[in-house]
Amino acid sequence: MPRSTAPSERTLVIIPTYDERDTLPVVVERLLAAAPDVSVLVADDNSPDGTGEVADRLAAEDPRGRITVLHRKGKEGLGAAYIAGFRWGLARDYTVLVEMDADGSHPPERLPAMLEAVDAGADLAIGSRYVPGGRVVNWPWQRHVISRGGNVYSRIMLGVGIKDITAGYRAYRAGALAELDMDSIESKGYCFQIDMTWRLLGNGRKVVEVPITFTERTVGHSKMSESIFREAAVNVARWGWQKRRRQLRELLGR
Ligand SMILES: Nc1nc2c(ncn2[C@@H]2O[C@H](COP(=O)(O)OP(=O)(O)OP(=O)(O)O)[C@@H](O)[C@H]2O)c(=O)[nH]1
Ligand SMILES: [Mg+2]
Repeated sequence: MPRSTAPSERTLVIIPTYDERDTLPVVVERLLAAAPDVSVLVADDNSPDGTGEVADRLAAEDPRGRITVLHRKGKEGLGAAYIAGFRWGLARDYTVLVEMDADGSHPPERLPAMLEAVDAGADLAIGSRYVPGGRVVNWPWQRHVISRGGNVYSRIMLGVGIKDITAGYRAYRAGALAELDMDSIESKGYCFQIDMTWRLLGNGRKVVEVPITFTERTVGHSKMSESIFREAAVNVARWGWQKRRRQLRELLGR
């Protein structure tokens, strides 16, 4: 049989870290068990708890040399760490680039299903909590309300049908990332995920959702903040407004 040349044969999983020294080794171990042929890039923002050194040790100990650590100089937010990771991966000709949290919320065991979706034609496969088969474990009711509310808000404002647009577990086809102007992406927190989806859809790219079980972290602490929340609310309203203004102009022939 001829060797398959599926895009996912050269997959890079980018794991941004800030103070995740206890959870990172577990996630990497699960990941390499579930998907042994991927490469891993840990993008650490000089974590005060020494996650960067833990990652270096994991890299040195991997007999297949699959792990690389990108040591960044300080905390610049999730979005900036991912953009640095995307640039790194695109420069090295990876054909699928994956976003995965270091806290164990994103089940590595579902990565093969997400990669299959990309191989079947998706430009972005979202690991989704809100399509049939998806769910969230360990959240207090307030988190459910915020997350569901954020998704409903985005769906109405942007007029898109994606059920989990804020999800942070994603597999991107490299070509869909390569055509983006990365310098213009300033979103930092959750908004980064919405921003990326919005840009891909604007470019006519195909986005699909693959159900996952999201399990809230039990170790370490959250980096969610009010400013991250505000950033998403304001930007989503702005993008929705810009879209409607464009549509109105087209309708009026101007
Ligand atoms: N490099 C880098 N990674 C970050 C930064 N902020 C968050 N992260 C990482 O991004 C991922 C998601 O962050 P979390 O703190 O889990 O955020 P969250 O999922 O919204 O919050 P929880 O629900 O409490 O887990 C984790 O792997 C973090 O370590 C940052 O400024 N720089
Ligand atoms: Mg988390």
